[in-house]
Amino acid sequence: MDKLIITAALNGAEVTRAQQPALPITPEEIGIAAVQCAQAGASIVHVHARNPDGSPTQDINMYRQIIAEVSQRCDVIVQISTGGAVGMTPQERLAPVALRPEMATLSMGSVNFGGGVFINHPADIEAFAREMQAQGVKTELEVFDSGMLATTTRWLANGILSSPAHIDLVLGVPGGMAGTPQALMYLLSQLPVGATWGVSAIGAAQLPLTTMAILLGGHVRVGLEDNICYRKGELASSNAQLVDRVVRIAAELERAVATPAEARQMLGVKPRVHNVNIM
Ligand code: KMH
Ligand code: ZN
Repeated sequence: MDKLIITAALNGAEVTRAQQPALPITPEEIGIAAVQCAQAGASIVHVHARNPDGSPTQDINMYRQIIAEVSQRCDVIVQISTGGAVGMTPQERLAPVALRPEMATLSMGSVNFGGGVFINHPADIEAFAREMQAQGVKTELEVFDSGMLATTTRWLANGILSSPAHIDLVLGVPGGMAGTPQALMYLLSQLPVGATWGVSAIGAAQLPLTTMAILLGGHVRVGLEDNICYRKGELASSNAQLVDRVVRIAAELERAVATPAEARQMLGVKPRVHNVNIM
């Protein structure tokens, strides 16, 4: 089996400090959380920018600072969100791709997202894909339901998406595919040939489904964006605590963990030398 790539989804756009006091918000807090996760075994950090008041933003300067704060502390791969938050315009969401981050997410379809609708028009998805290709940014394709996987397969065949694909199966979003083993097994039966894949699962589904992914040869994403708890009734103390747990599980299951350099090679991520001077 390939080594395990662990992504730490540090903050997301929806979780608040009131819900999870350890949530990193400022670029410096995100940088500190990133290095803690990297030391624990994460090779990618998935990040969302926030305004100082905690509200989500896709402001390019905020992402520039985040990349600098992470890169000056460790060599973990920075994967920026182009999902942003429900209600943002496609133009807003795509803006930080101009920074040419090593990786960015690309949501493969529309889905009800809790009480809102996460809209991804096919023309916008295609435009995002083309821009990421033009900027040399490795995409992680976010799949929230089985129809999005079918689109992915079709678009790999017609060249809108470039191969090899790296797919994140996101399970348990209220409105998306259920966070169950059966749902994961169905999605895996529909994976395009040659794709690498990982699992993100929301809330209590994070632990069982990421454990399944480790066993089945996939990669995993953990972190406060997807799950604010360590166990039922107990908040996680940090993102790194969730990474620590998945590293221990991988060790028990005899799956070696990839370094950032190994993850770059496995995924075909082009390394960037970022200007870490943030002032
Ligand atoms: N916040 C969600 C609406 C991504 O980061 O690319 C979208 C999201 C996906 O979190
Ligand atoms: Zn995200």
